[in-house]
Amino acid sequence: MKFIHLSDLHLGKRVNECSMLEDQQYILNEILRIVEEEAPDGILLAGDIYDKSMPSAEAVALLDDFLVRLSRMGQKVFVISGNHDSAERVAFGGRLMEGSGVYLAPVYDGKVEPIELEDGYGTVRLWLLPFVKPIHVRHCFPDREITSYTDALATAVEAMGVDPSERNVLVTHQFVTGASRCDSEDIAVGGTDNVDVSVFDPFDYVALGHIHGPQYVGRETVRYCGTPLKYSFSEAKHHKSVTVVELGQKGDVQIRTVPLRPLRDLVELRGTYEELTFKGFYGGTSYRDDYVHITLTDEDDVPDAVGRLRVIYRNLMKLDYDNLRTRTNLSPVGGASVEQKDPLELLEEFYRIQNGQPMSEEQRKLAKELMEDIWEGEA
Ligand SMILES: [Mn+2]
Repeated sequence: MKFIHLSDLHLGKRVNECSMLEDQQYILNEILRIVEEEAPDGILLAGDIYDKSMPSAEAVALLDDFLVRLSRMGQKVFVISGNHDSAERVAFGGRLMEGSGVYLAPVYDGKVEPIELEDGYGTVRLWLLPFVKPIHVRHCFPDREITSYTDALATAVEAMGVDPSERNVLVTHQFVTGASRCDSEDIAVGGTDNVDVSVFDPFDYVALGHIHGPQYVGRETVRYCGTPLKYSFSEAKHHKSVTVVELGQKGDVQIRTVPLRPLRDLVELRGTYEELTFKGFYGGTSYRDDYVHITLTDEDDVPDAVGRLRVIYRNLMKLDYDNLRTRTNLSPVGGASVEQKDPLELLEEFYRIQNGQPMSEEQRKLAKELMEDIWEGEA
């Protein structure tokens, strides 16, 4: 049985204030082309379908078109919601669409009914577990002590009653301990959202979403396929792909990737204004259309650099300088940029600037608890 594993489409996402709709439409067409070539038995969509819980009309139209085209190709599609999605909105119409081969995971209520698929080796049980927080699982199992994401997932998996003698595939959306992250994922407070890989032991393959770089965690068959597009400059060196998984008899799982080529690449360039505007450098490259982050190394600011560089690099997304001035002009704590800090670090920094002294350990603990309570309580 052959699946194509996708996740984190983030339809409707804007990167550095720039709409990616055209790029997303293009890459979905590329994916459809790969699906046609690979002729799998199903498509696994492991969450973060949209970028926002209230997706834009354009994003909804993109997904609608994608699902219709897959369905018309005779493909089965299995969709779960991620942390960026509204579980209720992604689940809308799911029971109606099943007849067309589009399975939308219902909102988690403590039960997951497997979808049974048959091939020459027997049955494959496919389990769709949308993104859940400990509070959701606790709500369904009030007698269980659930204090962490690992507890929550272990409880949810145990309740499934997986028969390990059959072949089982799980589609889910979580941060598994040890996965390497990048800037376009959401950072949780104090890094408490990680799940131990051992909770997935009963499954032959775990199709994960959430982490944006393709990788496996713990064993090759617990895998993030990654985003189809680069959604932050920290991903400039990623090679995006779709993952193709083939299950033979029990114990035989083959995994490979098919590269995805975007309409426009997202790249980082560095040099002096003169170097970067030298035709021998940019001529003949695709940088003219790519999304670029330019770091100028000139010691003096170049007047109207953005406007002038955009004549060559029309999709210049970000410009900064790396010179003596920027290197000596460090932020109060230095190190990571605002995007790389978690909310608690940002609050601590704000507190220090406001009060001229760091938070006490007690204040820090209180702030962390409050943040966890507030964020975990969100739908
Ligand atoms: Mn994501």
